[in-house]
Amino acid sequence: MSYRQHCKTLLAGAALATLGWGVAEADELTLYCSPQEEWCQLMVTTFTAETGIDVAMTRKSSGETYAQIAAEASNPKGDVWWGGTGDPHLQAAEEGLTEAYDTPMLPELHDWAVNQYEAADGKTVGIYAGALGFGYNTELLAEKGLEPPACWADLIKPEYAGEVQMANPNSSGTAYTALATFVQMMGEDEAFEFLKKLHANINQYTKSGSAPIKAAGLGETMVGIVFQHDAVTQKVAGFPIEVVSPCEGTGYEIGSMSIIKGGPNPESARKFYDFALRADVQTLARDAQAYQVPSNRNAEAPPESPDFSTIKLIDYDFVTYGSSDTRTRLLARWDAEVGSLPN
Ligand code: S7P
Repeated sequence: MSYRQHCKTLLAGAALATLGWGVAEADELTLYCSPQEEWCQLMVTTFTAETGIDVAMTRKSSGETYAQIAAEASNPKGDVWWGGTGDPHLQAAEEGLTEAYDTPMLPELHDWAVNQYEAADGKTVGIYAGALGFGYNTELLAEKGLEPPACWADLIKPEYAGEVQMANPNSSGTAYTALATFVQMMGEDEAFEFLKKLHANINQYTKSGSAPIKAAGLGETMVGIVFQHDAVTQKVAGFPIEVVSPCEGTGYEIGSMSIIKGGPNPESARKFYDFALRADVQTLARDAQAYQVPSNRNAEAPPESPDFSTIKLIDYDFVTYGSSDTRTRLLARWDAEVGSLPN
C-alpha cells in the first residue's frame, strides 16, 4: 500500500469511529495469570476453543503481577488478572487499577466470593479458596529421625535449622498470606519475633509461592510453607509429601479475578470474566491438578482438595490485610526486620 492509500485508510477508520460505528475490537485478550502454569494454560486453550479469542498469557506470582499492573497504570497492557491471592487484588481495586463489572454470574457464587466482590465495590471477585499450611518430605524427615511437624511452632525449633523454605512475601501472595496470618494470630510484634526465629531455619526465600513444596518433593528442602492445595498437588503426583494443617489454626486466601482498568480489550475481558466463573469451567481445575475450592456453588471440587470443614481457620480480615496501607507497611517491615537479616 502506498503512503497516500495508507493515510486514506487511517482517515476512513477515524471517520467510522466518529460516526459511532467504531473500529471492531480485535478478538484478543491479554491475560495476567497467577495460579499454577498448568491451570493457566488450560484456561487459555478452553477459552480460545470456545470463543475464538486469541489469548496472550503471562504467568507471574500475585505480588509481581500487582506490581506490573501498577507500573503499567498510565498505559495498561493487560485485560484480565485471573487468580492469585485476594489481598493484592483488593489493593489494586483500592488504588483504582481495576474496574467494576456487574457480572450476571454473581448469584451462582459462594458468599465468600461475593464478599470479596462487595468489599471492592465490584472491582474483584473470588474464584477459589485455599488454606495456608505446610508440607514436608517424609523421607528426609525419617532420615533425620525427626518427629513430624504439626504446628507453626514446630518450624522454629532448632532441629529444623536450614530445613524450611518459603517464598518472599513481596513477590508471592502465598508468603504475604503467611505474614498476614501470623500477624492476625499472634499480634504484630510477636509475629515479627516469630518470623525472625523462622528466618534462622529458612534455607531460601523463593519468588513463587508454590516453589518450596516442589523443592520439598525433590528432596531439596524438608519443609515448604505453602497453600495446602499446592502440597496436595505434589502428593498426588507421587512425591513423598505429607500435608499439614497447623494445630494452632491458619489463614486462607480467596483467590481472585479483576478486570484491568483501561485494558485494550474490554469486551473480551468481560467474556473471560463470565467464563471463568462458570461451574463447568471451574470444575476443569482438577484436570490441571489444581485442588483449590471453587467459588461457583455448582462446581465440583476434586475429592483430593483439602476439606475446609476439618481445618481450623482464622477469621482472616481481607479488608484490612488487602488494604494498600497495611500491605505496604507490613512488607516494608518484613524487608527491614526479617528479609535483610543475615542467614
Ligand atoms: O499454585 C496455586 C496458587 O497457590 O498460586 C496462587 C498465587 O499466585 C500464589 O502464588 P504466589 O505465592 O507465587 O503469588 C494462589 O492463589 C494459588 O492458590
